Amino acid sequence: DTGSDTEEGDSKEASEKLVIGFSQVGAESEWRTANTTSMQDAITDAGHELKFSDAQQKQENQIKAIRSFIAQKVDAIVFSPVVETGFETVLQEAKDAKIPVFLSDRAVDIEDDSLWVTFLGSDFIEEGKKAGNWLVEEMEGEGEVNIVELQGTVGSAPAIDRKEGFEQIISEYPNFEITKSQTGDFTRAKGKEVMEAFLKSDGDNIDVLYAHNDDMAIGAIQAIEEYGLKPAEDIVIIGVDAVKGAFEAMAAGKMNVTIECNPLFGPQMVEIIEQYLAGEEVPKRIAVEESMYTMDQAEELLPTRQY
Ligand code: GZL
Repeated sequence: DTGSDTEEGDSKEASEKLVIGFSQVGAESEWRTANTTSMQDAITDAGHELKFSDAQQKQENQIKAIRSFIAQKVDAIVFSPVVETGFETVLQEAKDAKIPVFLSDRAVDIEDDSLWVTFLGSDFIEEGKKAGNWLVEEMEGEGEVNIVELQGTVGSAPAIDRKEGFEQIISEYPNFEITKSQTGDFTRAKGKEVMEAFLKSDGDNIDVLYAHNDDMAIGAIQAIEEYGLKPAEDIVIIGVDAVKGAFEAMAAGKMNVTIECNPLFGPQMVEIIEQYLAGEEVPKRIAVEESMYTMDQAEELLPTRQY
């Protein structure tokens, strides 16, 4: 045991080989699989041992995985909570076992913030506001604007906050209205299915689709084409993540804009874990840098995209 103990457990030399448990949401989207790869590569490239669990978007699987990491006495747990609530008990168990937990990508809605060391991820409210501001600039003077919304996973931080941020902006404009809003669970298949239902009920009265991620937007684009309308022309398409699939859709003239949500923060996460276990102070919340991209930029930027 070298150096002084930190509040949550013994400090370890940064270069020492760590055993890190990573409880990942699932593999539901291009964003998710890119985030998994970034995290896995960063942990193994740094010479640490990775114990990985894909929860298939089920909360009970994440709780089981964290309990298993505790039983295996890992040095640190990285956790991307599928939803914001219901994890207090298992996070308390990790704290009692003196295993630090680092929140990756998604946050939890828990009063006692001593149950995790740091949150590293995007500001989803900011992402929703960027989407709203882009739409207002694009369509402000166009009379009634009917918007259908494909929400992310019910109860997840990105779904709650992307909705909140978007509504903060468009609520200032009475002619903008969200006429239908339903979860597509962040997947292409569900996004297509729900968009088919929206088209069936509201067909020619839909001006805009706001999808909480690009995968649902891509599924919806298929539904719009099968319905006989032109995506990005008859219905403006807004997505979030800025995955390759969105750049391909925009380059094909089928999508208007995507708000970037950067999944490639694996190296930054490993650095934070090493710093903390070496006894250094780390910030409670670290936001990931990100931008937004429109149709006219897609062709040129597509070859540069890493996920
Ligand atoms: C956002 C992340 C979301 C992505 C979706 O950080 O939690 O989950 O936007 C993914 O693609 O399913």
